[in-house]
Amino acid sequence: MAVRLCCRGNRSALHTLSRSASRSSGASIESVGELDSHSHSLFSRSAIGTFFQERPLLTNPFTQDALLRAYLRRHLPEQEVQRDLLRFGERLVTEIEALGRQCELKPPVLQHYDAWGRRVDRILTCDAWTRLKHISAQEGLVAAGYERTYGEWSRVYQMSKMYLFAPSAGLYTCPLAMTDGAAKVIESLGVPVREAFERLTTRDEKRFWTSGQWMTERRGGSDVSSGTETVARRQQDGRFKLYGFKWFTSATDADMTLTLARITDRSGHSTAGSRGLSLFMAEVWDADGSSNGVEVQRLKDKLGTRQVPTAELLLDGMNAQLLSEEGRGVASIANMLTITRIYNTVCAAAAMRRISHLCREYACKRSAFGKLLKDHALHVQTLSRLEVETRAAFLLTMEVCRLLGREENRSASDRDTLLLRLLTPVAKLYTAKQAVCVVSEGLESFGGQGYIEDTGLPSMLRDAQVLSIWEGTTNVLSLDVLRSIAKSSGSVLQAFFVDVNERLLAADASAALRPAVSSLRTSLSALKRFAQTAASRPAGTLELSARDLAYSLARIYMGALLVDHAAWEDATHTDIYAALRWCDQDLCPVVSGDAVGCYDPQTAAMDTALVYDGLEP
Ligand code: MFK
Repeated sequence: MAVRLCCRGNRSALHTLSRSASRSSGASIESVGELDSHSHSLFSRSAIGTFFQERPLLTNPFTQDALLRAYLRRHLPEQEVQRDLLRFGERLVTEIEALGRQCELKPPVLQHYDAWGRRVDRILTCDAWTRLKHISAQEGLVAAGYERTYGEWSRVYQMSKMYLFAPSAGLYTCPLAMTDGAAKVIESLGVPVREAFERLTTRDEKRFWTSGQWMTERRGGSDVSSGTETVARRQQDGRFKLYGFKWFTSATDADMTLTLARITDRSGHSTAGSRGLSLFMAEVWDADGSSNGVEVQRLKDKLGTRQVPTAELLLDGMNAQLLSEEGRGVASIANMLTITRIYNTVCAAAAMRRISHLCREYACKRSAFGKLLKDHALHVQTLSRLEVETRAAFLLTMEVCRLLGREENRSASDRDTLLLRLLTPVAKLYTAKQAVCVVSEGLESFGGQGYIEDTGLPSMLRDAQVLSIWEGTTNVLSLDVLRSIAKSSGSVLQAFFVDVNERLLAADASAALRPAVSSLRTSLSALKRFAQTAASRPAGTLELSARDLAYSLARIYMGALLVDHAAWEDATHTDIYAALRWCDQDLCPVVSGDAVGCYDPQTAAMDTALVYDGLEP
């Protein structure tokens, strides 16, 4: 009997029982047997128990998403679009979700040598990763952006699909972002690389190519202009060979890549800084399957995005084609940055939507303190706050996609173009931060299960954390917002003010929305006053306000979009409620920060003193 107990894994119970039995009765077999028959009902069942918590079920994310469906009903009501997204939603649940999970569980590995000692540098990805590539092509996840079937709404269609795809896709959105970005660069530069463009934008899975975006070098990923050491040596045929070290390259299993390098003159010299950088395109593999002068040093060991092969690459004579004018590398790759930053925004909104759906589903199943979580008002209040964040993020995301679609359809007004430039970094930086908070709070709503690896929930938080880092950190993007203001001599801000005003005017008729509209107007006026004084402020102080300024732009614009949506004739009470709740917060933190001296010249010194307090020299 004792053996049987041990096998049930109740060793400590057996140990305790045996000891107490031996104390009381001289450890007779019988007495242990007696105890065992007793303990069998008491302990073995309690070790396993009869209660199992139901997991949250993923159902068709399109049918579950009231806001996405309403948004499309309002702006892109084509039946064909609805049907495609409905079908795709089913495919996500029945096929793609499992593939995405497999990519997390079977991360890529690097095979440096073959069995006979030859250096091969093969990045081995799992079957699911390859399958996701094929599905991406079949579903036209990149192609839809270039087919332009729905005119200026084509990007909204494409990105609605991407938004559904992203949380199930095992980060395959990463190569797709760069692929789309590369297609955009090629299209906008009008360079004669037709085959590459056709392959990047095809629906034929056998021809489909993905692209990398190799920018980051060892000296740093943000300061590309002074950090890039890779050189390009001109060959007699007009092509180039690249030599350098790329320190952080995502989805390195790509078919081709765009990258930056400095063209050297005959004596080997190159121009420093941004003006020395040119943009190149290269295929990663030669026709015979061997690498095109690329050595994979190692794969990165990352907090998240483990599905994606991220590598350190030595370029040792990589054959490449010059794409940009010489010295126009940064400006030319900026189009790729715009696209990848928009993907980042889509993925952030999508992560929020997915966790919100899982949380609400779970709340219908999980009981605590005698009732389901959905019947605990405090729990539901927490989830409703996540919902408000998610809705705001979604509307800003779709607005940026709409503007991109208009620009590509050549129907963008000057205001649209200015707004696209301003809102791209604003949306990227703000939604990334939201995603980390929303996913983290969402995990908490699962209690301990949210911390358990094989629920699949922790990977959502790990993968959210990258959103505020890659494609430009929050501060780098805040400075990009300043860059866009300076470069346009403030026109991007003017466009912002006019646009928000118009949206608020359209909502004036709604009494229910009045508190939100009023808060937004007050904040907009305060922001205008701040902007008017910005030019006369001491040098350097504007930079100190950059992050809060970007947050203010995000919160006000998101508020205006929520109000705009809630003022639509088919809007619901929940749309109005979401707009009101959003506008309860400080919509203009840059003005609040200014009021308490956050950007005064002496503040920077005090910040430094605080940060380095106690640090020995
Ligand atoms: C799910 C989503 C998936 C995403 C997957 C991605 C995986 C890949 C991961 C990565 O590769 S992460 C690395 C990404 N790297 C970055 O995002 C770089 C971050 N650093 C910056 O963005 C810097 O601000 C920048 C490198 C652009 C600064 O460079 P410079 O040379 O100091 O900028 P400068 O001199 O101000 O601008 C040079 C030109 O570029 C100017 O044009 P002009 O010469 O015509 O005047 C600028 O206007 C233009 N420019 C810069 N940023 C721009 C831009 N144009 C349009 N949009 C922008 N954002």
